[in-house]
Amino acid sequence: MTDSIPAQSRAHEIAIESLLAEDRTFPPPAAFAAQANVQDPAIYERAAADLEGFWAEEAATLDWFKPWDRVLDWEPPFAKWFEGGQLNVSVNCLDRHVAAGKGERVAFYWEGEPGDRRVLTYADLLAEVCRCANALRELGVGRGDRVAIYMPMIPEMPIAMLACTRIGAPHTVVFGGFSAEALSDRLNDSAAKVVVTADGGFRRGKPSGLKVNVDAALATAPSVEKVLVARRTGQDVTMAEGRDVWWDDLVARQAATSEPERMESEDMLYLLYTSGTTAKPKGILHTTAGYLLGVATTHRYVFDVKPDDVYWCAADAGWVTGHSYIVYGPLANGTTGVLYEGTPDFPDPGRWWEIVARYGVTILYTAPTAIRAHMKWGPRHADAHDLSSLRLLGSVGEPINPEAWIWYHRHIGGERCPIVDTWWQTETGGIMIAPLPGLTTTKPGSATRPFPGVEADVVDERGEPVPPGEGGYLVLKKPWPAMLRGIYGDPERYASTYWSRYPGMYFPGDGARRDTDGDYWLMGRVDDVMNVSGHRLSTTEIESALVSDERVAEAAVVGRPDDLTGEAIFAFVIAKGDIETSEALGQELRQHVAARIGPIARPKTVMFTPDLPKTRSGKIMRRLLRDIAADRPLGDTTTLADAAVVDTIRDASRAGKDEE
Ligand code: 7RM
Repeated sequence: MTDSIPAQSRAHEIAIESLLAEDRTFPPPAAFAAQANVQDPAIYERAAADLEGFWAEEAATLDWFKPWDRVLDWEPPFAKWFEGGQLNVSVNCLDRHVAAGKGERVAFYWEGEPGDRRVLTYADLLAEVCRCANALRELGVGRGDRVAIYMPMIPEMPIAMLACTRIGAPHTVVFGGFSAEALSDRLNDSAAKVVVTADGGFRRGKPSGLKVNVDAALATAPSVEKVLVARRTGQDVTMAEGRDVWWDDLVARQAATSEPERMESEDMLYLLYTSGTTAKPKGILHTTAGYLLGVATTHRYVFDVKPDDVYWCAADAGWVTGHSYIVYGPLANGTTGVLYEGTPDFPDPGRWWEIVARYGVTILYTAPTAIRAHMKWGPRHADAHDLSSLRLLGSVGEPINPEAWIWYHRHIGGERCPIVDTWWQTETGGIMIAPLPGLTTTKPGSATRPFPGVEADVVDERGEPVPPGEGGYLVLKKPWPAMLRGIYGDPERYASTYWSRYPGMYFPGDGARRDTDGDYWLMGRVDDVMNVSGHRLSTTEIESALVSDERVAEAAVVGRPDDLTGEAIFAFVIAKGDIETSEALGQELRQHVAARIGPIARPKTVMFTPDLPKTRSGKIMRRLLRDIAADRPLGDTTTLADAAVVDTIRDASRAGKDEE
């Protein structure tokens, strides 16, 4: 127990203490390993020995108008990949598959929340993308102009994204759940010329307006000249004469072919905004060749996709996960995918499992937050459907608690499917740390190993590698093709945010430890690390200890200012569906954490709550929980998925606390 060793007696300051041990291991099933896309472990050495050669070989699987002159030009922190090369992303995602005779293969099985369905083959998708590309050109969009996309998860969303890539217009997708104000900020920062939107979208059976938010946002976004509006809900909208056009009027009458732009490798492909905690949102900039290569390769190797797979990434396309692993990676690989508009529990918590059974989904990629929600609803919903088509499961977005991993493995994967826990960020473009499912022995809660060619490390405050088992800061030491090329309009912020803490190394802002096998365990954002009596504790392990009690569905811990200990651990806990919460249960849970990982980690306070504040991608907003725990005014709430949640928690917190 680390608790008994005073921090000062160690050779150096411990960056983050690691307390939770997890020793279950899951080697790849033999039958899976025997058919896997990657079967030779030498791929790791090969990529490490010749990074540029490794990526050049992969790049040869893409379609180029003109080959590159040089694989990598690296002037830290600025990388250029495949300079001199010319290609088009939509051609790689669509035309080349159709040309190869795969036009009748399904690109997307789309399912709307109300239950309406559409099937788009690669040939269909190409025709739609060309029509939309022609329509955008008619609206005056040219190479280099930014287009904002603010849509529900309907086929028109990936169509609009791909149409932008066809004409060389960088897109910026803004979550349909964001407010008019958040949209306006992004329109202004990117100086978008056109917005593609819909009248509205369905959320839990009710139409919610999108166009109305665009109208409000445009009052303060003068760069926008035209708005293209798809009809989804049929709700009333106001169309501004000369500015707003219906998709059905403009796109439908276009030709089904469209000349693709020959883009340079380093031309901007898209911007995607991530919310800085305090400052203005950062427009993360991705370019054409390296990004496409990174997502296609990781998708093929980490998800082991084959031509007959039915792959479902159940994320929103407005999150980077949707960009990389619903749209660009899968389509570049000619994969058949599922696209679902709605929430997992509409009209009931069996909805996802019904979809898996209907389409015979073989690969499912989702987030721990969704898995924990299903745990809360109970396994009977999954049990009621035939999930035997599944052969691989994936996780992304947060550290997955071992308990959630095991539940996913047992109740969804039928104990036969490898789980790939994939660590990456908007900034990395694609997966960076994850198993290769035919090779890697997995461990519940570990993202395992850096992808071939990725050089990672765990370092202390001074940038020195820490010993195995000790917590520290994750860093990346080599450039990779899908890496961000900058923050739009702010090269200094790019250098200072990611490259200045440890010179020459990329700092993603996450804590991690590496075990004696060399496997990585992510420990959450370093901004969330708590300091209790001089011990630096990660949120992840304490939350996992709480979730390991079978009565707990989800937990979030934060530090609250404390006179005695500097910070004290405050735990917000969601109990499982049928559990009666009480002060006694709170005490038991505090004790449970102390027993699992040590007295220093025992929460001072446990508060039961029906919900937690999350972003649209399901990340817990601990910053807001810190404000609630300390009874301070709330900071920026614009990226909150459901604004009512914080009020509910705050009221409960003020009404009384299960304090010790
Ligand atoms: C893909 C995505 C990035 C942050 C990242 C981490 C956290 C994501 C995992 C994870 C532990 C994982 N992009 N994160 N995946 N932590 N294990 N498998 O989420 O830009 O929205 O967020 O998410 O903190 O830095 S993101």
